[in-house]
Amino acid sequence: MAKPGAALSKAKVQTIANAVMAQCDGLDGLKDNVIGRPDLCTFNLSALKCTGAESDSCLTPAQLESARTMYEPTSVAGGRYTWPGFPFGGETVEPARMQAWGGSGPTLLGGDFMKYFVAQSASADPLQIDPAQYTSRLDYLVGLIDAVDPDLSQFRAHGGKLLLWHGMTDWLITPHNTTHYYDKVVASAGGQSAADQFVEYYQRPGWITASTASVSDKALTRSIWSGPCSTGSKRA
Ligand SMILES: [Ca+2]
Repeated sequence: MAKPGAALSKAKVQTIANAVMAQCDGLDGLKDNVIGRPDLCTFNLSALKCTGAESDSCLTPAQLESARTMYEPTSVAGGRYTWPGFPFGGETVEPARMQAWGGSGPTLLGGDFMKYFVAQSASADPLQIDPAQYTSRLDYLVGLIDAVDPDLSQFRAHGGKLLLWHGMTDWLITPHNTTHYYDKVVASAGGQSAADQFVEYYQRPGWITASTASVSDKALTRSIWSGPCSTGSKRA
């Protein structure tokens, strides 16, 4: 976003979304405008590279780089902090999500987090903040905010059961983080069969987050522990 010409217009985001949908919708066995298996979607963004004059239906090299940063893993501060990117699909599910791509500056959680949490300055430009200069502050915030400890042995010993679910078109908090956490929990628990005794993870294609969660969570919770579930696909 800080590079001239690298920001993606809403029309270009729509171009990406259309191409991703065309290639990956059917990978789940049903063409229904829902990408049910984003893990199988290996869309090649380079296919959208402009070969002639720039238009809304293609991406310049700078815009391609911008788009890749949304999907591919990223690390900063010499690899100290990593971010896994977003799955393909859902690029246009909400106008607010498109702002994250098409605006001239970071929106949603990103910009204000960097200003107020990291730099602790209302006048800081979030695009100019170098995470490498704030490692002690970021380490503190990681301990304060992130829930990344996969050792749930005490929770399990107390009879706890954990239900995880994530909408696979959540463009605010990447579903990859939940997937990675679940994989770590499985390993920490001693393997899949051991983990299955107290933790379930459902990936919900075509879903975003928040507002519709409360009702569906209750239905999902009931169905997981008492019978068949039809509101999500179980991972593993
Ligand atoms: Ca589909």
